[in-house]
Amino acid sequence: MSKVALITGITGQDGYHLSELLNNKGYKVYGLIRGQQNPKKIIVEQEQPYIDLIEGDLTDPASLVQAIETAQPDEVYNLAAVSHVGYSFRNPILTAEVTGKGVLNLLEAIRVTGGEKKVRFYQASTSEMFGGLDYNRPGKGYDENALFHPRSPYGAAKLYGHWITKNYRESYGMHASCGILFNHEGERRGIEFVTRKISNAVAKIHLGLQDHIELGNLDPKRDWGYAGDYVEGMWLMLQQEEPGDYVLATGETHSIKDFLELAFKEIGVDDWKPYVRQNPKFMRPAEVDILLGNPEKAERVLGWKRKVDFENLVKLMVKHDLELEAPRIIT
Ligand code: NAP
Ligand code: G4F
Repeated sequence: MSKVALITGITGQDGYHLSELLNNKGYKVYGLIRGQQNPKKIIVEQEQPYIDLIEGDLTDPASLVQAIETAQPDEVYNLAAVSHVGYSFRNPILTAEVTGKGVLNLLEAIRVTGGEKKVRFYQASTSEMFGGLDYNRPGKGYDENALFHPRSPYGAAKLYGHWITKNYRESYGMHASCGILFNHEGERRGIEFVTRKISNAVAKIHLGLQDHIELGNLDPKRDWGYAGDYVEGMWLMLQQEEPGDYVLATGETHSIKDFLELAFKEIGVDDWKPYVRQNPKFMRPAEVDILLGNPEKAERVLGWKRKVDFENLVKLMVKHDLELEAPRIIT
């Protein structure tokens, strides 16, 4: 009998990579899709016809109960969220409802349908919960025991999701694990996130489709890995006998300027500065200045290790966007 997985956030970056991974492992995959006319539905149906889509929304508890009853999952991966930090400042209440309380809605749907002893649950926690402050162990990076200090409505909502997941583990004996994932990127990254915004603009500049890119703060540093590597870690967490919390990260940190430098090098440009303008519109009321993760526990216990390094991540993203944008040139 093949295992059954239900993935929320199926139309997102990680939803794509995780469903590919689970399908390759022989799982039956269900995906939660929201909205009356979600334009991404047709893309999932075309690209990943093996996924059974179930309509539902993290803010609608009844739809989640129905989803659990329909899928009868062995494993539930909660990837759905309002996931953009800048957007969360502009829409803090929605963010709390979806990214925070939505986790509780899903855990309750599992519990009231009697799944708390059978279902293994993954919560997409985040390095944004650390907030870049209290960075008191330079060089080592944040691990599972580091202090939390969220700096955005998104980070605060995720922290609630993190703790309520641990609470269901401790209260009801649920096999519920939290992956505290540092930034992970790739060809499927949403265009609103800085790495993809840069790789796509670099491709368009090279092809003559635009002449500059507008960005916010260029100094923050992130621990950037490849999304395809990170979904393997999510799956490994649910294969352990005991649930737990794990940091997935590369152990390296780079600035946005570093990303720009490598991305522009891919199109033969040594000095990126003439192509970049700063626009206060993309600045945030509070910034996370530096994130660096320590994945020692995941490497030791799960046997997980990232494969794609920073340089190759930038390369693969720019290469992908050059191929994506080239057909748009009108000759
Ligand atoms: P993403 O591409 O932004 O995808 C978010 C998904 O959530 C989309 O499928 C979206 O559906 C869905 N969603 C939004 N609101 C919803 C609602 N009310 N009900 C149901 N679904 C809803 O995010 P990602 O990069 O794949 O990340 C996956 C998860 O990991 C997120 O929870 C994110 O916060 C977390 N995380 C990401 C990173 C990272 O670097 N990527 C790092 C740490 C943690 P629509 O397509 O319909 O909008
Ligand atoms: O790419 P970002 O929007 O990612 P951010 O804020 O680090 O959040 C991502 O990673 C988190 C894990 O740490 C996830 F939990 C979260 O869901 C999301 O996937 O911004 C990265 C940095 C920030 O410091 C931002 O201020 O880039 C800076 N930045 C500068 N200009 C910009 C821009 N960010 C965006 N999105 N757009 C800009 O124009």
